[in-house]
Amino acid sequence: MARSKIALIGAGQIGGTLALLAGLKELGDIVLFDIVDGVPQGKALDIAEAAPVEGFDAAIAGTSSYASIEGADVVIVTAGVPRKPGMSRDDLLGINLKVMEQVGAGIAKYAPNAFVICITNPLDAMVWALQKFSGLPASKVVGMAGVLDSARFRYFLAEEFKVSVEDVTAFVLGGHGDTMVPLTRYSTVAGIPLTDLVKMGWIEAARLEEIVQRTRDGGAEIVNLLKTGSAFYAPAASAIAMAESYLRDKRRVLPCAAYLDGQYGIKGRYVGVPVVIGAAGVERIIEIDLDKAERAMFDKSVAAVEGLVEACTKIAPALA
Ligand code: A3D
Repeated sequence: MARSKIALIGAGQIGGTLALLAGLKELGDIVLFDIVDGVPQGKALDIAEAAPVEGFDAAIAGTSSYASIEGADVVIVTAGVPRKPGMSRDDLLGINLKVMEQVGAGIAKYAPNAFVICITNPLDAMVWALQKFSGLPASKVVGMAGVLDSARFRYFLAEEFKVSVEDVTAFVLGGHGDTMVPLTRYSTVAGIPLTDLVKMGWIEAARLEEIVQRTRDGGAEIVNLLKTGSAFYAPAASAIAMAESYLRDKRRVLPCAAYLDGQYGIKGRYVGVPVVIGAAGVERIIEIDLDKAERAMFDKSVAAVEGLVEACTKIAPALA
């Protein structure tokens, strides 16, 4: 059977890490694309030279031509510019929206059957725009954020409880940003909900709230430490988990920015919710019960996403 093909649009910090992880996991052949000539070629060659040491077989190519992504099974998009000093959120939105237009056209032309994972920020708006620009079915275009946000939550909880990260599951809903909704009721240690662990005396409610807040601020914590750039190892690992679930038809239940068509009372927007990812893409959107407080947090998060989408439609009225 021929190997799968994975196209990575954007060969920056996350793009390079994605290529390495996809190689190590032998997910398929890899094409790294970037507009900066030399960078994708250089990173691809460097990773290819690691293959004999690590013992993986994959063709890894760097390119600045969309034609090279032809027939890709998975496309992961990190292309864009980061926010620079003096740049407003709307300035960034306008620039990255143009990038999504180019990327969407490239995917539509050369990889219309791919499963597309968007990582470019502001995530919930960019994935929405990318789906529109590419014209691919909404079930084949998702945003990566929830896997990362819940991985951070899981890590912090595992450290707190001194248990394996493997035995901690976590649930984060909503948009990617300060308004994300980590759900303690649906997050567990070996199946025991965090709310029960509070009752069992494992953790004080106030301490749990601190961990929830640290999760919300997880991206900023890394930016403050790195000073230039943002997180890339965990974001790349998270997108690879989504790609693997699709390519190997694992049907994992993962929180992703998915297109809602009435679920949670929302139509035509991308919001972070639990989904099943299998060979057909997003095979199911899981609608969980939210209590009053959770619903209020979720609505606030959705309002933030709505604000971003409105800003996009002002810049590009054709998207409305
Ligand atoms: P960076 O290292 O700057 O890589 C971005 C790459 O995109 C650069 O190599 C650029 O040359 C390239 N690029 C710019 N314009 C285009 C274009 N038109 N076509 C193709 N390539 C282009 O950034 P990064 O890898 O650290 O982050 C990439 C994106 O992910 C950013 O938007 C981040 O904000 C975002 N991000 C999202 C999360 C989420 O959880 C959603 C987490 C971390 C980073």
